Amino acid sequence: MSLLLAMSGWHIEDWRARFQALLPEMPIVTLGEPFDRRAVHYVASWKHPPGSLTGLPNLAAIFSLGAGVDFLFADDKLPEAPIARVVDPDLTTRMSEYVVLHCLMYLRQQHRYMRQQPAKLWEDDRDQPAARALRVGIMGLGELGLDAARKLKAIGFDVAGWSRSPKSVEGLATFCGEDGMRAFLARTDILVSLLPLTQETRGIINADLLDSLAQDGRLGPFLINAGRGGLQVEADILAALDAGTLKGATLDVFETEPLPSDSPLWSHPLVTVTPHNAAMSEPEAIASLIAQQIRRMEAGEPLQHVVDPARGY
Ligand code: NDP
Ligand code: OXD
Repeated sequence: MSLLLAMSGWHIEDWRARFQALLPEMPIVTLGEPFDRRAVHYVASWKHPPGSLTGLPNLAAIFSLGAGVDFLFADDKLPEAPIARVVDPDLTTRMSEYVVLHCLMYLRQQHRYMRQQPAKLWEDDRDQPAARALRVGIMGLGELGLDAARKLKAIGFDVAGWSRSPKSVEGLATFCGEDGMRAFLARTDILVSLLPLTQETRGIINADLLDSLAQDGRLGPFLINAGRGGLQVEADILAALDAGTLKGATLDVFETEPLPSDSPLWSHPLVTVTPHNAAMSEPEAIASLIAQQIRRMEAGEPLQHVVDPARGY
């Protein structure tokens, strides 16, 4: 029985060493070497080459090495096996740090002072709203969205959330589905996207959505997307910024990653770019979570954090 590591862009030998230390009894194999396909019971993947997981007749589970699983469903030859993803308190905390940081940057108009400093400009804004005056709307009230919502609320922001199914969360205005979307956007000064990329959510951050954001707030509207690049239509974001209907965008994820050097997003004065690192977990923590999952399965216990292929997340 073996664990197959299938990843691109990461140091696979480091991962092999991590898993080998945690699962000393289990052979750890990689796509780049000959291995017995019938012996593979588990796969740990991050952006494996599509089609490379076929012909594994004894596969019991596929583990995403991240929280997102969209790259798995993008493989139309993905074998049928339960898929589990990373849910890690450390990753969740890091994402909330990112969201809180960038909401505060907008609340305290820090981008403006950063533009002023090279010109030695001593100008303050006479309108310094309190956090309670800014309405934050979080799209995606899952592991990440809920934690960020609670932390923003603790700072004082007026927070609402939008999800697929109805939710009731103390202290939070909640909206759901297409029916709830317009009302949610109409009360949003800072839109935070923490949605998974699915067939339903692809391209959701488009001109229509951006046009529906509040235009009556003390500041904004602003966009923060740390979900997936496929959620956003970058041309529409740029058009809204240039038209003045969107006042700033902080993007951690992009239609194409790494962000191509000729993308106008790099140099737009109202755009903040981060290199898809809003929430990076310690690799040791991820390997340890997956090793625990494998031990659970070997002990006949159910897999945790299983995704639903029909929903795509
Ligand atoms: P969860 O699965 O826990 O939560 C997803 C949320 O999105 C749920 O609230 C779900 O609604 C909602 N949702 C899904 N589809 C729709 C839809 N069509 N309409 C409305 N709401 C919808 O995911 P996580 O919170 O753990 O992670 C979210 C995403 O964050 C990941 O999929 C990944 O893409 C991204 N991510 C980015 C990182 C980065 O560094 N930039 C790091 C880690 C993750 P419901 O509650 O009703 O099911
Ligand atoms: C993830 C990510 O999905 O880092 O974990 O994007």
